[in-house]
Amino acid sequence: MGKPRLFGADYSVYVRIARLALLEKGVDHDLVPVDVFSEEGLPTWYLDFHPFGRIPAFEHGDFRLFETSAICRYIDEAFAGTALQPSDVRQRARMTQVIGLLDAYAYRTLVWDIYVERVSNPKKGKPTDESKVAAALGKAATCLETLSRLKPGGAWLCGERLTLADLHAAPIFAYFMRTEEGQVLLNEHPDLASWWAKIAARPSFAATEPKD
Ligand SMILES: N[C@@H](CCC(=O)N[C@@H](CS)C(=O)NCC(=O)O)C(=O)O
Repeated sequence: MGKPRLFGADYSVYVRIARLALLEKGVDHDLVPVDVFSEEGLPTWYLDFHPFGRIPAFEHGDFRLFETSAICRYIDEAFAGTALQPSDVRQRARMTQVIGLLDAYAYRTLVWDIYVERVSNPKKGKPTDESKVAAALGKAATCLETLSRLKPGGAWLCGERLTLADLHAAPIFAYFMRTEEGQVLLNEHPDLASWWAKIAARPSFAATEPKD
């Protein structure tokens, strides 16, 4: 079977999550550029890979997947290397819960409602929607409080070992930490602050830094 292919762009939180999983497992792969925000729109062939036109999509031999959680679990289980999911049933359920929380509550709030409004829009000459940021702050605080409350001892979000939950959270936090609101909220949670320092220092994290 040839190298797996991941379709997407480096700016995408979800593409970065899958790239982190590939790099942490040491899987040789190709990143096929697909820009969901390009002016020309998506190439029509891409809808065969992802009928909803989101990134990433993934292909390994004749096997195709979309949805980042499914892609990451496949990468972890189909390739050799250190396991990125706990073998203990309850720890694995906790990891799945944290990933669900990140998808359902943290991604939109921390990235779109706060980072995009505070940093991306002004860079493009668009004004910040202050009411959107203000409305998001309470949910952002709940996200961090809950991640901190669910976190057992140990360096990582689910304990002593790096898991898919850390890789899911890192690209979301990478954008959130570029905002003052993100810095302030993180400082209220020393356990998350030391987690953030640790994940941000991984070679996989540096290797997947968006170009701009
Ligand atoms: N549920 C999807 C979410 C993927 C997603 O939302 N990707 C974003 C980029 S980070 C995207 O394609 N956005 C384009 C759009 O919203 O039209 C997954 O887990 O892969």
